[in-house]
Amino acid sequence: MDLQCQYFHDATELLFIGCGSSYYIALAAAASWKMITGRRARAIAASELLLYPDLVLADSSGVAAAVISRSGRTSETVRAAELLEREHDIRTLAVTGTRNQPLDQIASSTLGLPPCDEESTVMLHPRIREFVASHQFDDYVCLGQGPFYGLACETALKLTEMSVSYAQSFHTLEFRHGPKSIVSPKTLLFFLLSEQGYDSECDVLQEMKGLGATILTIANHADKRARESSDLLIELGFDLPELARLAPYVFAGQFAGLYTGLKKGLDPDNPRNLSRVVILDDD
Ligand code: F1P
Repeated sequence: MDLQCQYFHDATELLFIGCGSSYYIALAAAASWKMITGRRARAIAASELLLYPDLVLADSSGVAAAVISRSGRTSETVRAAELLEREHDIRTLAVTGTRNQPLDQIASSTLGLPPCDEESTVMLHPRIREFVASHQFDDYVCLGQGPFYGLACETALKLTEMSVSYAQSFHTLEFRHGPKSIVSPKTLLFFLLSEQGYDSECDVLQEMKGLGATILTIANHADKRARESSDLLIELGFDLPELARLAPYVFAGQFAGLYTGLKKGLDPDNPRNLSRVVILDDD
C-alpha cells in the first residue's frame, strides 16, 4: 500500500462525504465499510461538515475521509475536502468520475471511476414501464435498512428529480412509527429488501399490503411472502455477497422516475430546477 493510502489503512474512523446522490452513496458506503471491516464509519452531508464542523469532528483523532463526487466540482464537496485537508490536517481520498477537477487537486489521494461520469443530470426496464403506465400514484415512499437505507434515499431522490413527484425515504421498520398513516392504494411503497433484515422487513411489507398500499419490491431472492404481497417484484438473483451487489437496487427507482416523468410530459434529462453540478455563487 503506498504511503498516501496508509492513512486510510490506519484510520480509526472513516468519514464518507458527499452531496445529493453522492451523499446517499456515502450512506451505503459507510454501512458497507463498517459491516466488512468492523471499523467505525459515518456518512456526512458535505454541508453538515461546513456548517457544523465541531459537531462532525468532535473527536477527529485518527479520522480519514472519502469525499465522493461524480463531477469533482460540487462546491460544498470541494470546500469540505479543503476544510479537512487544510484546517484539520485530515487526509482525504477523492472518489470521483472526473479527474483534474478541484476535488482531486485538493485531496491527498484519488480513486478515479471514469464510467461514473455519465452525462445525465440525474444520476432504466419494460415491466416497470408497464407498471407505471397502468397505475397513478399520489406519493412514493422508499424503505431500506442498513446499507439499503442510503439506496432508499437515492431511490426517492431519483423519483423526485426525474418526475417532480413527492417521495420520502425511511428505515423500513421506522415506517410503522407514524409515516404509515399516509398509506393508500395511491401510495407506491418501494421495499429494498436486505438479507440480514429480510424477515422483519417482510413483516412490514405484508402489514402495508394489508393497509392497501401498492408495493414494488426489489430483492435478490424473494420468498412466497414477498411474492404474494408485492404488486411488482424485481428479483435480482445475483450469486454474490450482499455488499457486492448494492448498486442494482436503485435501478427500479431510476426507471420508475424516468417513466413517471415521461408519463407526466416532463424531460427527465432536463429536470426542473436542477443543474448537473451545484456551483455556489461565491466560487
Ligand atoms: C452531486 C449532485 C447530484 C445531483 C445533481 C446535483 O453531484 O447533488 O447528486 O443528482 O446532479 O449534484 P456530484 O458532486 O456527485 O457531481
